[in-house]
Amino acid sequence: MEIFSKKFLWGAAISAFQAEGAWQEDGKGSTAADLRCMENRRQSGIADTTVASDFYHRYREDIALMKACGLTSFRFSISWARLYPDNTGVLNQEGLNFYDKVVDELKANGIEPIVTLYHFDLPQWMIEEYRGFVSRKAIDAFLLYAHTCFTHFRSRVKYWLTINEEDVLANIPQFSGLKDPKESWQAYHHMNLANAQVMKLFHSLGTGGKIGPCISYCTVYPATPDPKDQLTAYEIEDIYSFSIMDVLMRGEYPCYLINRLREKGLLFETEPGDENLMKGAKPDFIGVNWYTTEVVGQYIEEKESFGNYEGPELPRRRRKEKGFAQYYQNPFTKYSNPEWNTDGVGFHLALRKLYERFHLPIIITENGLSCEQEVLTDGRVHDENRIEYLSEMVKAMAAAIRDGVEILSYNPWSFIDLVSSSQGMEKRYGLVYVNRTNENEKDLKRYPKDSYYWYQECIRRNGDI
Ligand code: BGP
Repeated sequence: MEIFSKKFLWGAAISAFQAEGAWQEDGKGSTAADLRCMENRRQSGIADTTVASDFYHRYREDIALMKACGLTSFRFSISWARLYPDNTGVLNQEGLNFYDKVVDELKANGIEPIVTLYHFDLPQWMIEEYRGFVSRKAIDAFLLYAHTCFTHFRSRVKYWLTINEEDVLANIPQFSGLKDPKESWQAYHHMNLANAQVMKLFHSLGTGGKIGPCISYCTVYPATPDPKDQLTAYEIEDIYSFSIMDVLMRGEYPCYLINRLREKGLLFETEPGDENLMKGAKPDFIGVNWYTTEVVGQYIEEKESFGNYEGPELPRRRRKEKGFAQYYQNPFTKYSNPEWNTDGVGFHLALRKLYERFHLPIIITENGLSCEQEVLTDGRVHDENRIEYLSEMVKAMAAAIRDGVEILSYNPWSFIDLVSSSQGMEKRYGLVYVNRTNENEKDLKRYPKDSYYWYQECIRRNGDI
């Protein structure tokens, strides 16, 4: 019997600022992500968003490669600043035209678009006018942009994702435009309201499509059977993964999160009606970015660990001498770099936990392995470790589906090599190699890696690998 249904979508993912380039073309405004990447380029020489992987000019060629691979879905994001480059509320038609062409090309090739509204690239004018999401007025600006997207693409785009990884966004000052953690938490609350309002708006339009948030999830194992390690691991998973999911999926701030924020003097302000608004937004699915697992235990000063968690305040992970918890490498899993393991069992477990908690279908919006020194030789890239990773993940999905978990689509990160937010082109995730380095844009030619051909066969067999 086939485990993956005939309707299962096999896809891949990218985001606008990491892949498109053309950062000032056709009226696009600049974004926090553009400026952050440029600062990174100045400081450490890594690639920025000016050209990135040039998806803006090569989308046809890339979509042809998707088609040849057998993809039936593609997750990408719209750049808010292409549609609304400034605060006048006037739509930049040329910006919209680009996404029209992308969506039409995908549909013509039988590929279902899965579109993220906001993936780390806050328009710079939002920061200048509203301090990002610190002001409630930012919510209206987001609604205007979302309304444009929903109505314009209503018959062509069925699946929408609201905001990619709100918690991560709020943690990175250059993405959020905020340095003060108190402001970041306030912005976080307003993003949650924006998320809820956008989902309500979408449902009120009756397009027949589906919408959900997009969260990151790292499965956590307790370091030992010591009850204190069990509790610490549970708390870390709650704080850094489930608290954000509970807010977005159920509209509730968990008590433990509120208590911790209050203790630290970081609790945000709310207004009457906020809770009802958040509870009233009903996502149709959950979008999950899942990569690795972690081993966590209580903080013991004399015990050697790989690093420490300081606690729930932003930024998310501060590797300090002392902390709230310690984390370790897992000797039972294989590591491709010191912080990245291949753990299919962890993925299976994650899918079970998500489904049991929310009883909603899941879209895997990101999942993949990065390599720091991937080499192109004779037009080929032999990325055996990526094949091993993806094959474990596909088997894990099959096991979860057998357990009753509903998965709609699998979208590994990333289809083409793109600008990693930490290491630019040095950290490659793609199924397709893009011929450029951090320093040199070269010819940007595409070369399908061995993993691309493996995935093609996997899709042809509908996951029966
Ligand atoms: C996720 C983001 C992606 C991508 C990925 C890999 O959190 O949603 O946009 O960046 O992480 O991370 P990095 O680019 O830092 O290697």
